[in-house]
Amino acid sequence: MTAAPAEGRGATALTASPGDRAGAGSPARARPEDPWRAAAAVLLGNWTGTATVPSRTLYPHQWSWDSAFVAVGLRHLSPRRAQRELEMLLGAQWGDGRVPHIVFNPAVPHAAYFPGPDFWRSAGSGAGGRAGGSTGAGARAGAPAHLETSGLVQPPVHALAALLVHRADPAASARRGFLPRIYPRLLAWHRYLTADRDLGGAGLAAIVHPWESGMDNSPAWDGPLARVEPAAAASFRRADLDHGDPADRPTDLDYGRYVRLAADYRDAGYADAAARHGFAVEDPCVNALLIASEEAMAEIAAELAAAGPAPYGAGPRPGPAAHRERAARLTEALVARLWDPGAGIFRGRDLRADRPLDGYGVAGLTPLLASGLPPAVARALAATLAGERFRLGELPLVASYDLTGPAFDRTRYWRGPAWFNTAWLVERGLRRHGVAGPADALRRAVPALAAASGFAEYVDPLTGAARGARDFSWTAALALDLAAEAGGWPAAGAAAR
Ligand code: 9WN
Repeated sequence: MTAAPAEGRGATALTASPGDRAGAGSPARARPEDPWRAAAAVLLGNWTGTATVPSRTLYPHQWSWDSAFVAVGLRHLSPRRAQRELEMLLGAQWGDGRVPHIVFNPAVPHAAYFPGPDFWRSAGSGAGGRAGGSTGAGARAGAPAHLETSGLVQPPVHALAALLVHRADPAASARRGFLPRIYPRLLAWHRYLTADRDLGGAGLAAIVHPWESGMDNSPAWDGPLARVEPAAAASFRRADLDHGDPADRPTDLDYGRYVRLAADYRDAGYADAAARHGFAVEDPCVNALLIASEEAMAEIAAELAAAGPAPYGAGPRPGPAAHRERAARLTEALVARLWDPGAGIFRGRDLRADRPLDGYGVAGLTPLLASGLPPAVARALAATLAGERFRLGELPLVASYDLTGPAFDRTRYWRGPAWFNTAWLVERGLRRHGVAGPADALRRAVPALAAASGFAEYVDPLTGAARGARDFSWTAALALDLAAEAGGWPAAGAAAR
């Protein structure tokens, strides 16, 4: 990516509250216990100098959808740093357009996270400075040689985040040429998803590993994963158990299957068409975010067009209408392929078994983000959220999995706990479809519970008790975002209804 002008001001802007920034009224001066300041401190503490790690302990590198969520929050503190967060990630894009799910920090010991650079081998021997293409496992897919990344992807929140970041300070964005520089990257990223990853041939993007959903051990994957022969336990060492309670984390059996799938993909040179994927699923959240991001691309394209003709060599620039059309086509395919009218939820599709996945997961509620969703579908999703499976209105956030389902587990990772990023997505989706009451309740609950939990990675969906890592970046970032939207941080009681 073309180099951006250097960052100007220091980190002082990182602690200003929304009232300070707007110069509106005179909010009490930020106190150390001020949640706004505490959230800002989490993001400041997790900033490495080039990007934000999700957690200093559990996840010491840059993660793809984490960084998009982080940028959404950072825009309220330092729009410039929010831009850099996204630019850093997109700077690790592969030649085929994929945006890797992890960008490894070369300063962190390889053993700090598994699977690390030695496992993915994206770059080959050149990592650490050599310009040009990879000679490693990612060579054919165009992995960069100057840094190490994973070969998987994560849900495409990036264009949506880029638009929100731009809008936080359009003048600063224009000065740094933020949109013109990242638009071609975002375009290539969406092309990769809709072309190379259209494994089902219906126009939707498929994922080839549970990690690509961002919801690693959702019970939705139990069926397709059961066909995967796990890698031998002795062939790898889990670093996550050094920091996390094993009762909160995926099981060893699931881990063995994750390792097998990732190793097979790597050994096939990360080729999508050629590899016989052991796991191939059309996931509702990945596609809902693709639609929301395609809608954001229409807005970005309109901003670029308004700024004047593209400079020579800027690459193709489909206009806003082309992006809106793509979003509409994707929405149509999403409803046709994944909507289950009898259940009132979207279900992933297992492409290998050619059947819908079982159960009710929070991913199936996120298509509320698509503005072109038929109103009856949006109403049905709102009803599912309020019903016994998710109990929105009674519980503070949204469980990651059906509270009444046989696989529900209130502590284990994505099998029940409530996460702040999915609450943010559902809040946004409900608001988009005019379901204001529940959206307002979530907008109060997210910041209140985030601060009360010490910015936990996730919480018990029934009690709100903190689980997983603390000082987790997207929890702080999205709490900041919703507090800013609400015009101030809600009282602690807002989390307990
Ligand atoms: C694997 C970083 C990531 C999140 C995912 C979450 C978890 C990784 C892991 O952490 O996944 O990518 O090691 O469990 O499931 O959503 O992006 O926060």
